[in-house]
Amino acid sequence: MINLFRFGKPFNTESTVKVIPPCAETMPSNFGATISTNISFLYEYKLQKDNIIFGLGENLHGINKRGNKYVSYCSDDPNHTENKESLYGAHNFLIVYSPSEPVNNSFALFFDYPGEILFDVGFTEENKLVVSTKRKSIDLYLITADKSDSNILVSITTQFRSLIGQSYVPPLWAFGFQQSRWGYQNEKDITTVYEQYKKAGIPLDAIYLDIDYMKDFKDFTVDSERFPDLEVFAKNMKDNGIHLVPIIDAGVKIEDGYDVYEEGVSKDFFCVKEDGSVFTAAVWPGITHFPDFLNPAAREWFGNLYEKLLSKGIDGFWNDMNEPAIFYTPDAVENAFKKIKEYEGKNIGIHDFFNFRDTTNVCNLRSDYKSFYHKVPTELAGDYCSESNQSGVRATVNEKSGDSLKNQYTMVCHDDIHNLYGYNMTRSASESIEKLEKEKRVLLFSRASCIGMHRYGGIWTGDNQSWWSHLELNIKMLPSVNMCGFIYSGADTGGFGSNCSRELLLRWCQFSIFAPLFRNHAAAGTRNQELYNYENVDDFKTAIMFRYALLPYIYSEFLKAALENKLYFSPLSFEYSNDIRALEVEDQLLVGDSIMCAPVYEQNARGRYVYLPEDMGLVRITPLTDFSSLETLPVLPYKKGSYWIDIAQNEFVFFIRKDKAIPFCNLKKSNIATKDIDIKKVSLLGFKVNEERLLYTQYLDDGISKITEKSVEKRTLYL
Ligand code: MIG
Repeated sequence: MINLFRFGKPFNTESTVKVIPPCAETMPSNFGATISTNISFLYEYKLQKDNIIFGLGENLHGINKRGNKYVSYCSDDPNHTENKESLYGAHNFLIVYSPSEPVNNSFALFFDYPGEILFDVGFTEENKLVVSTKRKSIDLYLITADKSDSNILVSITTQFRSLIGQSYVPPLWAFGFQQSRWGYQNEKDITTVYEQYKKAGIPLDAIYLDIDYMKDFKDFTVDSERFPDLEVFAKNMKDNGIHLVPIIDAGVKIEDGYDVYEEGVSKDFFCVKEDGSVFTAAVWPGITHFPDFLNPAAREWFGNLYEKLLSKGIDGFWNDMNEPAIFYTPDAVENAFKKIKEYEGKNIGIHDFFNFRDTTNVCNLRSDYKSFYHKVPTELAGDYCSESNQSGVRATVNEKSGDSLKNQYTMVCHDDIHNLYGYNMTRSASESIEKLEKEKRVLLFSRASCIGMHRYGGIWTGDNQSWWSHLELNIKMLPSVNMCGFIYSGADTGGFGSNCSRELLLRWCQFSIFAPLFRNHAAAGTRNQELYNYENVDDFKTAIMFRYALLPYIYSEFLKAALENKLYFSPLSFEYSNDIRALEVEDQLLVGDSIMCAPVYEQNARGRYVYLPEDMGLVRITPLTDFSSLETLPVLPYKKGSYWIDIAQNEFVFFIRKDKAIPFCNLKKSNIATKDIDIKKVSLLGFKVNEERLLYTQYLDDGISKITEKSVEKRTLYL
């Protein structure tokens, strides 16, 4: 059951796809109290001792979010240390689960709101959940299970996901292994990556083009010295099974003669300041303007620019810097100079010293986010036309665009709808690509996101580090982002910042085998992180080969999750909710319906403890595994309980659930890509306990055509 409680006149974020009429009554008090004043909104709930809080998507800490504060405000902050409260996404969905009273006292909340939200999940007061926003207008959805539901957590999440609409499905090749690095300069660098992987016999499907492929970091340009003919190069690479995936940044370089800039200015498609002048901020290209992705016309314009690369045979993109990230604004720099001059010649005391030092901090300033505006269709803007932006900005719009537009658009301050920016950049790309590519699906994912964007693209979880704690974080974050609709997701495998040790990279690959987005990516200046740069490359090859062997299962379970609003990665609690121990396990995940993974994420560990909430069959993959006859792999029966499992550095294990099966492909040779895998020709591996025959329903399609009601085949396989 979904109920909507509406406060004030909210901004329509377009995050949901179902229209639910707002309730006339107030929220029943057993689900918490709402306090809406003239200026702000507050929600409070008294937590019971055993309540578990799930959800909140891309955030730090555990699967159970209890005990911390989180702030939804898409942030470009590459240092994901434990004290941070915001990452790149704004995923305002949480579940309050009551193990003692699951039916009556479990519920979920979706705070449909475009700006900053504070979630205090038992941090300030251990037993209090407090959610607050600075503006009073908000849509609050309450989702409860029906008494007849056998699985409360699954029912609640599935209902929520049907409210927000079907998750994005990329092409099959995007489930292959992908290699990226910030710093690949030219054709030669990319070719080397391809050749080295080939030499190592490691399958690969994509190589990424980071910002250096562009001419002076200008979106939709290609540096012709580095890539003399991208079209030909992309074609040659694709013949080798490799897709090139270029990055697109949010900021558009200010440069006379640059068509994207000139057109954007002439059509009024960039964000403006209060006085009506175009807002200017510096990012990689130097000073730039930000496309106004909240304006539907600007969105269509920017999205159509992807054609410039699609027409060269490009079929995948990653959207970056779309929080939007701001290195500095000329205004902020001017202020900094003013302030710093105040200190000149003075004896800086201890307090002043800290202020003095902070004057040069001009990155991602809140005051900058407050200083620019979007042109939003009035019917979506709710009561978001603040007094301060009425005069100057409004006047400018009307003057330039004619009076007929007067009531159609409202200028809205960026800070108030900050979390919708990256979402609408990716929506812009997706909506145009949908029209431009009539036949096929294109890979698309984003750094910043908000619920709603999950319909248009996937996410990667941004600039993590080559730290063991970030591998652990990756394991815990993925089920949470799944709950919020982001099924095509993954972290930079091996870590983006810092140097990655061989052991960390190997263990990370052994986990990412199961992640829909499996991309090794690293920052400029760090140790070369391509797998072939490490000793005993065959250990890596084992992991990647297994990924390809398991593709039929990964893809099928992904399709089920996307089409049926399920989780691809679930915490054990979603399946074994009556098992008190299972409720606390956060380092083992269910992968689809048949597999439980139990990755090693600790340095120097040669095994780990595993908790089995029911009888399961252990499968072990080692460098000796024969990928051409995987049906001969032993599936070792284990009874429900706790075990220490030895797992050497070059091995990994996973479990097949009781009476379940998994489809896989045998691999005849190495040096492959997804194009060499026939997901129709599969064998099954299973763990039989009570059943005579196991069955698996495989979802499959041609891997590239658009998803329609009929395009996905569902066939039953028996073992
Ligand atoms: O300021 O394009 O998160 O993946 O390699 C850094 C360079 C900009 C941030 C992205 C990262 C990418 C990098 N970008």
